[in-house]
Amino acid sequence: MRRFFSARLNLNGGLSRFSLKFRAGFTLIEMLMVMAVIGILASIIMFQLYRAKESARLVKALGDVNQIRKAIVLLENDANEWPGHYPVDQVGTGASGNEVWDLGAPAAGLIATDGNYNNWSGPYISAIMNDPWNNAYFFDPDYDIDPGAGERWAAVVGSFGPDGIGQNQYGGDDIIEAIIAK
Ligand SMILES: [Ca+2]
Ligand SMILES: [Ca+2]
Repeated sequence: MRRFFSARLNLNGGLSRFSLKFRAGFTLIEMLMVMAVIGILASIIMFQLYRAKESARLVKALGDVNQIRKAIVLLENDANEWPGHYPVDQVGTGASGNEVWDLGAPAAGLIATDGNYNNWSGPYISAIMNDPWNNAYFFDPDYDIDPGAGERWAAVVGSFGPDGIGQNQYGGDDIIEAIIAK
């Protein structure tokens, strides 16, 4: 009788030790799973946040490019010239050297004049900030708007886009608005 009782005690002790070990192991797995889920959720949220910020930047750049194009049309109406004293409605090809990389400069004629624009009555835009990727907006009278399918040249206002490249590179991520296209 005593032996039987003591055997039961051992059995119970063994079971409870086993269940304690099991509970501890399971809790660790649970914690790891929770941490993994939190990690996945955090990376999804970060990615969505990045995408939201990037699309806000794109919208801002599109708006800026549109405003600058309107300012160029106003300059054209008064002075019959485009920025850099470029003849209106002429579209060139390639890296002509007629590109204006600093649209805030007096020679661009949008904010100030260099004194050589006829009938200048600007400023035609209050300020020209850098694009959301901190590069200057540009005017390019010979910009390839279809670099993937050969060439199609246009006079454009633009931003180099998220990649930040570059002068006469005509990249697919560029944000541009054509004034006229060939
Ligand atoms: Ca060009
Ligand atoms: Ca680019």
